[in-house]
Amino acid sequence: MPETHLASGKVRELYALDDERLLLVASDRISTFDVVLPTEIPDKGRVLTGLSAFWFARTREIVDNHMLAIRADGRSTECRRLEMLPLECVVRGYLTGSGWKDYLASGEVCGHELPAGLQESARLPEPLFTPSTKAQTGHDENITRARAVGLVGEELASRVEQVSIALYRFAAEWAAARGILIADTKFEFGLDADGKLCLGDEALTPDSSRFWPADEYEPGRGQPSYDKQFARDYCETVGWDKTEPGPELPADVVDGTRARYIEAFDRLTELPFDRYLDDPEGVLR
Ligand code: PZK
Repeated sequence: MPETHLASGKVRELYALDDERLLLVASDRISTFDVVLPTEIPDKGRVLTGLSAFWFARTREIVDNHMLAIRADGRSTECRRLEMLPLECVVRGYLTGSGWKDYLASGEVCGHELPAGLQESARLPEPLFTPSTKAQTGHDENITRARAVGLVGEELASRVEQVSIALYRFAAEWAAARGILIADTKFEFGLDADGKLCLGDEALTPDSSRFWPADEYEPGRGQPSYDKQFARDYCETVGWDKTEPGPELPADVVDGTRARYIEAFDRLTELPFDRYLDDPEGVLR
């Protein structure tokens, strides 16, 4: 079966299987400060593939999705080809990152007015839909609801907003009960051959979201990353200037990072990661 390579992401590859199907392959590469490091985290791609599949299987009542099967390697997802919307559907439950910066500058985040006096990392009164566009170079650009309507039309813009917030509420509540705060997350949607809205890409993984350890949560400061904090701390200690190439990670940082990914998988899926390796599709049941 010839698999045509279609695209490379920072840490993923996309192949064509046939006219209707794609293969998404998650590597073990890790990026920090927007740079892919030269050292891999063993099984990271399997953890993210399994987690995404877990969420796809459990959110079908909220919205259909592109997943068809997980391959036995645990890192490859067969999916339906969609016509992807030119919109990154970001939902924020906490005030951090560019949302915090925008709030400090204007008191608003993507046109949502917020109460005065919120602290960094504060939980927001309601989750906010803050769409962005896929910038050709560099970072995604936050856009207003009006621009989202201009890109996909009123009906689709309203639908992806409602669905994105419903997905976030479901996952954030599930995760918080298991010790993980999902500060924010990014969804990508597309239309299938029948014109039906489908969730695509990866969803609700630590690469498409900010995961924070709930037991260390303290508003008024930035929060440690559930998965990447060891790697970030190491990168800070070696005095790296955050340009290519990044530093090699020592074995203890690799091991600690790998353990955090697996811990997130175990907590969220309630399935030991070793069982996932034996039978990847078991995570769907
Ligand atoms: C699609 N990407 C991003 C992901 C990369 C690039 N179901 C789909 N149908 C059509 N297109 C896509 C998808 C999905 N998912 C996703 N680009 C196109 C991407 C991974 C690696 F290089």
